[in-house]
Amino acid sequence: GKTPMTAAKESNKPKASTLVITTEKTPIAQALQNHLIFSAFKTSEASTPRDWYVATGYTIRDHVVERWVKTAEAYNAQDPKRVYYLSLEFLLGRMLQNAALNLGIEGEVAEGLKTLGHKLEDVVELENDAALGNGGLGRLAACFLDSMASMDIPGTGYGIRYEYGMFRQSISQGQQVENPDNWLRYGNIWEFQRPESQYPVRFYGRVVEFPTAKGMEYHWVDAESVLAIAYDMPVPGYDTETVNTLRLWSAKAAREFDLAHFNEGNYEKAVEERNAYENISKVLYPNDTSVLGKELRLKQQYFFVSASIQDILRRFLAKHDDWSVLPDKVAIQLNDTHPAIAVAELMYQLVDVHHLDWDKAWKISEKVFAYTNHTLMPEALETWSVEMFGRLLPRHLGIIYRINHEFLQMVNHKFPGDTDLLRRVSIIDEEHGRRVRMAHLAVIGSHTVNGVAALHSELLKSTLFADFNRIFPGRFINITNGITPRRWLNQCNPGLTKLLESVIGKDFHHDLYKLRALEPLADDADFRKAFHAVKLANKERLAKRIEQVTGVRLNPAALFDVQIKRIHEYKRQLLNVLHIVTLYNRIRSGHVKDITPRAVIFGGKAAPGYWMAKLIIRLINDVASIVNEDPAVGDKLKVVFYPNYEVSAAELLFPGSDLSEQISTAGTEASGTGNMKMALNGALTIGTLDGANVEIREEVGEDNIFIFGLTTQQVAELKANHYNPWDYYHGNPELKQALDMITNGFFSVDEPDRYRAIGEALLQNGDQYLLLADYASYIDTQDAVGQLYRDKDEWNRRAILNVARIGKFSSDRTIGEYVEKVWHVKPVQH
Ligand code: B1N
Repeated sequence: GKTPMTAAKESNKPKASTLVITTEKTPIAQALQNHLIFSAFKTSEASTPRDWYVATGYTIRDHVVERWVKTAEAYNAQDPKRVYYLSLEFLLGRMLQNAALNLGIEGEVAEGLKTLGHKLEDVVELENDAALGNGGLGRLAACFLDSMASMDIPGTGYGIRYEYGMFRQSISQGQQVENPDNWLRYGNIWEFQRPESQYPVRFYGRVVEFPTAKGMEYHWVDAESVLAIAYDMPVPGYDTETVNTLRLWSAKAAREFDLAHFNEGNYEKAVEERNAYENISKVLYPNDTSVLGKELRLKQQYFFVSASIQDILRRFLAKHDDWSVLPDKVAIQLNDTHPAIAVAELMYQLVDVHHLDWDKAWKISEKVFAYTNHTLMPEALETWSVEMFGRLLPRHLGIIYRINHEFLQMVNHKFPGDTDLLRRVSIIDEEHGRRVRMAHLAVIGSHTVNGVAALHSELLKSTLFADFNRIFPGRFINITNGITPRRWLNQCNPGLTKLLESVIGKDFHHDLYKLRALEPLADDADFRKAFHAVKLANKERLAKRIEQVTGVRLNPAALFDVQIKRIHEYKRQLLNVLHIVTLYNRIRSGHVKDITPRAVIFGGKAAPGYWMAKLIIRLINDVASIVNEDPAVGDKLKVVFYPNYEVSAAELLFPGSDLSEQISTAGTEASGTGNMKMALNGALTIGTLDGANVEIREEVGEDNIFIFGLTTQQVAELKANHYNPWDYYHGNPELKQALDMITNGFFSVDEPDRYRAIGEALLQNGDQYLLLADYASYIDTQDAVGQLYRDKDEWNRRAILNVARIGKFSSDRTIGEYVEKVWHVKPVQH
């Protein structure tokens, strides 16, 4: 019955019933309307598109949270061994559609929105990308989270909640301009602050030695302290109840105001100091495969590592009191050396804080850590000056010295008298002004070290870690990278997904190898037609967007030739430009009558301090404006630089690509993962035998991929035999003409010297990445690509075989290997 209170309220206006949602709608539609009112605080009439984004997000989030709570309960009750993925980068992209898709409610949500007069595809576009990463390394971490959740693996990601993610790129007068990525400006519905999970993280100070009956104790004193506050994001698995957690740390000044300054009346100074602490989680460093060596970066690394280790140990101690059990409950994966300080931090926590003896702590620590190396590029190998390291983390430097001392003793015992070996493998590099080598710490502190593709892992053993491979035989393994088919097929290419389901069913959603069932259909003319129609529709969708953002109009029938990745000399965007200029010259000279119409599309960011990479962007834009405006060229050749390449742009670009450019100098690209996304979406690859291209060729078959250029071994031999780029320049008139035009100002008439430095890099300075050596082979192979594209049946047949045979590159397979070979964790269901 009615209470007096409700009876009294019923007489008031407006009645609560004006907010009660009509029951004619589906439950999702009702939830959407409810959230519009109660979460966005808007009536339908007053609502903006963003309000509908918020309402849709909350509606989906409710379903996520329901499962998230149950997953947390199951993990807590069952106390399984867990894996912790420590990474300075998680390049997540947008969440809304991915969450709906993984939960299996995408259709219902779209339907619900439709009944209310809205389109899911429009709502999705209103979400900012979570761009907490640079490129492949950060995106790999995001794919791994998706796979762990989808496979019911109890896995947690740990990283930093950057207030500003990867900068947003705009192009002004052909040049890259960096704009701050204020992604949290309008709030983030996918994060939950966890004020109960906060930890102090200390910096600076000094170490005091204390002799005790049990030996020397070390006390880290006079340190400054900052608070790490947890923000949790849900990671919903595909077609499972599991929702895992990504825990990101945000820095907060330990005290509201520094009391000393405050009492002196120096209010401004107090606020300034507070800012200095909170700057730790302010911004992502925008350098891919290179390091800057800035103190703030080391602070970021230690900040998130220390908070994460404290959190992991707190969770462990809630259930256990025997430290020797730790490796049965905890596996920690180091995503490159960025979190390698964790090796010293765990020792610090175990020895100094929890008073274990050193040897016991080290035995435990060794069983906990594993390290993934992602690059051989010398400029990416992290080292810190001993001076700075010791100032910032004095106790940890002492711990590293002891780790190093015991390691070198062991090496000396195993290889007596080899002082040169000791010098080479020491954690401390004594030759470049005393530096801490983080890769050595990571290798010594881990039970397993892996590379990210077969070739890369072999090169690790034979070059960078050759000494360590002798010292620790069996420690080095390969686990080839993968990508999540949820985002990179289902989500970004619904047309292809539906077509695949219509012919081979839905098995491939749980086992990407099942795409193999598609193979016979490569010879089916009707299927090829349908496949081609899907590709064309995706190209039309892409062309429309390209016209919106660049003004360049593309013919969807042209060959869409796409190179999207960070701009770096080793990735050789310049080689692609040389091909474009060569085609341009052929068209202008009228030599080639029936040339295949092409649209060459670039996308990618240059590190703000990487002058040559920025010059390459400018060159692409200069070439584009000359070529696209030349009436003699018409539709035969178009060049596009797609600004602000990011995950959400990638979701449009991969499905709309015909040709995948994977043209790094052999031996330089550790794996690449865009190569996998391209093939999965039905593009053919033109590439070198580098990174995972090698394994893609093995899978799809050599007839279904365009391989060109020198092999890793040939590269090494050529370099050893005094490679001379001038020989290639003088020996190839088309190459000479193309390069001369660039360096002499043909594409920069207002400033003829603009690209002089490119000529210098490629000729006078030795062409480090062997563009000239690979040019002829690249051009010949591109000619073959152009020819094949005219044979639609044969092109589509090969593209279909690429899709059918790409199953190996699911990140589910990759995670399966980590589970089996490294982590030894078991799935948990609820
Ligand atoms: O990691 C990817 C690989 O597929 C790519 O081949 C590789 O280049 C990339 C320092 C890096 N390696 N190293 C980095 C990123 C940020 C940074 O500050 C290095 N990124 C890669 C996934 O394995």
